[in-house]
Amino acid sequence: MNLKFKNFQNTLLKNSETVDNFIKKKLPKSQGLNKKLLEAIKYAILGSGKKIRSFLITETGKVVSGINNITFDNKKYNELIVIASAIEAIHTYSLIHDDLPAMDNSDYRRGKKSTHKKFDEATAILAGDALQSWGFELISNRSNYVDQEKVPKLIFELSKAIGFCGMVGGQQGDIDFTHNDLSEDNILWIQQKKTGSLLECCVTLSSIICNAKDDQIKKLQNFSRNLGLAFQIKDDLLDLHSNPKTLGKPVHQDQSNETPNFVNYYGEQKSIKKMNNSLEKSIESLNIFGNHAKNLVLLADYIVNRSH
Ligand code: GRG
Repeated sequence: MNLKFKNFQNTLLKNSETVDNFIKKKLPKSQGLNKKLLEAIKYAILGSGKKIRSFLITETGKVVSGINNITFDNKKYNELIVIASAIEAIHTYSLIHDDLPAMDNSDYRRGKKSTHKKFDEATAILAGDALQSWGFELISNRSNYVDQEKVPKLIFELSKAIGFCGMVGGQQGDIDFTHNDLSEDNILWIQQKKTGSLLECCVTLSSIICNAKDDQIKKLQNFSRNLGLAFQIKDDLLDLHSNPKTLGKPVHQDQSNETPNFVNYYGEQKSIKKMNNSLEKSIESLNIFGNHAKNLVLLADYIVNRSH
């Protein structure tokens, strides 16, 4: 493992701790009868997960502020941490539900028992539901922002990204079809919705908070789209080659389920080519930001070289 990669892993770890601390502080207190729900939520969201999406949010804010010569102060950072925590809550909800027997039926996630295995199915469903609502509670709370006029736009973009035409719609396609039923465009559509739309939403929300210019938003969205594709192909490759200990979840799920993923569709070698091509395109989109974007380049590099 080279030093640059190791240093970046440490940066990501520090980011995780910051987000976890904020979430710990902000999560509602148990009211007694819902104690188990809060335990399940904490179990699922805290102390694990790479928190890539929150890093993408805070770094995008730094890049946009840097290029536009706007001070990136604590107030701005705190606004982004609110958004980052909301996105991590929603991402965690999607993973809890994805692991349920009705979906991927996975007993492990993030190196430990999945939420329905640690607790029970009903609690896991409710923990996912409550995390989704809490994400919206955080993001829509006007007292979290300096410019409160931005709140409806943030909610609109997030709702669009995770619903019928976004993450949930993509998940339905993923469940209903195998790679034998689909064209390349169909597989790309599923990936773009299931995984890509939440990643793209991260840069969109951060751009709103930091007043990015239209051409900057376009480049950042292009970056996140290509990053999302590289991320998903890497995920599929890890499913093929990794082991449960390193990955923290079961492997070879996609082969046995004939999931409409890239490795099943293209084969391994072509998938690697496509992944590297998306990585290149994603980094190219950052050219206009120069050195301000160095951490986003490191993130892209990490995404295709990660082991879990
Ligand atoms: C159930 C509504 C609903 C949606 C599920 C995200 C998703 C849609 C399913 C997860 C299945 C999956 C493995 C998708 C591939 C991409 C992905 C989201 C991987 C997990 O993200 P990481 O690697 O996870 O960022 P951590 O644990 O690090 O947060």
